[in-house]
This record gives sequence, C-alpha cells and structure tokens, in this order.
Amino acid sequence: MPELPEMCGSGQVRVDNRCVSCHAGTYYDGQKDQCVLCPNGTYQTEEGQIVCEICPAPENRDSPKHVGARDLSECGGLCPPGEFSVDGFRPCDPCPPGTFQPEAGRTSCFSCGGGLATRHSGASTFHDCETKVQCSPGHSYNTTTHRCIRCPVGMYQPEFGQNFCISCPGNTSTDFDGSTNITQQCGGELGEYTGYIESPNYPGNYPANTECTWNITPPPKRRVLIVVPEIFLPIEDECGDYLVMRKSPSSNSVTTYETCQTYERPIAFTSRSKKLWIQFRSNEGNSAKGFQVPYVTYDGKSHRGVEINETAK
Ligand SMILES: [Ca+2]
Repeated sequence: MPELPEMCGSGQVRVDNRCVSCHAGTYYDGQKDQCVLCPNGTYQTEEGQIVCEICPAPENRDSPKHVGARDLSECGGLCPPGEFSVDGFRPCDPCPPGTFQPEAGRTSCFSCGGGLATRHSGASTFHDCETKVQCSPGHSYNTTTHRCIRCPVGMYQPEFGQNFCISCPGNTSTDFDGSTNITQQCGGELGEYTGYIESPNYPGNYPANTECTWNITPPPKRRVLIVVPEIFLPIEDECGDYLVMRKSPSSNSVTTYETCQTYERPIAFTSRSKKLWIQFRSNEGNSAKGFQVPYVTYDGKSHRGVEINETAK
C-alpha cells in the first residue's frame, strides 16, 4: 500500500491519494482545498503555486482578458505580432512598410535594414522583407552585402528567409557551420521515464573531436536500467573514442559502464547510483557508427528483483 502523506506540499492537491501540483494557469486555494483557475487579469506560468501574477495592463483601459491564463500573452489586450503601440497594448498600429515585429506586446517594430521594403504593412517576420535572394535554412541574410551567409559553428537556423542564426543552448555547439537543426547537437538533461542517447550522426559515423554529456535524473524513487544493444568504436584508435557512465563527472565516482571498443552483444545493467552521468568523446582520427542506447526507469521498491548487473549475450 502506498503511504498516505499527512499533508501535500505547497500548491498541491490530493487526487486519488496522491499529491498533485496545481497546473500552470491555476493556483491552490487553501479554503476550497482545490486548484482554481487564475481569475481575469492574472496569469501563472508555473505549476504548484498559491497565487497568480497580475497581468500588466494600462490603467483605466478595458483589455479583454480571460481566466486560466498560463502566460503573459494570454492576459489579453496585447498587440499581436506585426503590430505595436506605445505600451504594447491595444489599440495597436500595424508595423509600417519596411519594418516587422515577430512578438506580441511590443512597443516598436524592427527595420528590415539595408533599405529593404516589405510587401505590405503589418509584417510579422523578416521573411516579409523583400530580400534580393531567399536564404536557405542554415543561412542568414546579411543586409549589408545582400547575401546569404552560413550560420557559424555554435549557431543554427531551421527556417527559410531569416536574417539571424540562433545560438546553441547551454554550452553545446554544432559540428559544422551552416547548421539547420538543433538536433545536430548531442548531450543534455534527461528526466523522463524512458528515452535514449545516441552518438551524433547515428547511424552514420560520428564526427571527430566530439564531446557529448548527458545527465539522467530519473523521477523520484525510480532507478535507471540501461540497455546497450551494440556499440561500434574503432579498435585501432587506442581508446581515443569512449563511452563512460558513472555517478558523477568526478573520475573517482562509481563507474557503471565504460568502453572504448566495438561490442556487438547486448548488455543490460542497472545504475548503482540514482543519477547517471554519461559522456561520449571522440578524438581526431578514426570514426565509427557509435551507439544508440535506450534507458528505462523503474520503481526501485517494487522491482527489487531486477538487479541485473551484467547479462551478456
Ligand atoms: Ca577516433
């Protein structure tokens, strides 16, 4: 039987004998002991809260609002993309010709730059600026030279006809310039019930001088079960490329798995620690297909028998 906590945490209600956080757009009302939609004129972006935030709105102005707003843009009354006003609220004016505004609630529009015109007023993206050429994804338009330029390493652009590239999140980077996609990066924070990690460009060969770091933090009271179906690393590389899984980045923490060789028989094991730190590194020469490694998390209490340390074959 699951234990019944005496009290749920702040901003939580009891549902079927479990404590559940109130959703975004709601708050916990202590008198009613339930989650209540944020009233007109307020919003809440986070779950498990006990109050809603007041929507910013000009005084003495009737802005249309609705209940249960989950962020500022749902407060109502904001100028939509392609429009602006002195305070970002209605009434709004369309962006004049030669300018655009991609976001809601803004007080000005961006110039297309380089003397470029728009086909119409009220433009909401740089795409509406009349460029001499239409840039492909992975490129940005330079309004000085009127040419498309490849996004530099560490940046990417997934869309056509843009005038900027987007920086990679955190301390991740791209392998090449001209990147179109955020999934070209590797590594990250994993906390779901199941998932997988894979080497960059899998099932193609991974690039040289790559470093990917993942952290798996399973949901509460769950442990991590890893399956390595197969892994391909060049043997002639003298352990230049390797995959390691251990408790933490510290090299003397408990190591769960480590290899720098091809291994074509599946291996399954559970992490001895609750969290798992995983790193893949490749050196300059010799590449290979790498790996795609699924993980699942399981209830550490009810499946105590699943203590598989290494089941080869
Ligand atoms: Ca190598």
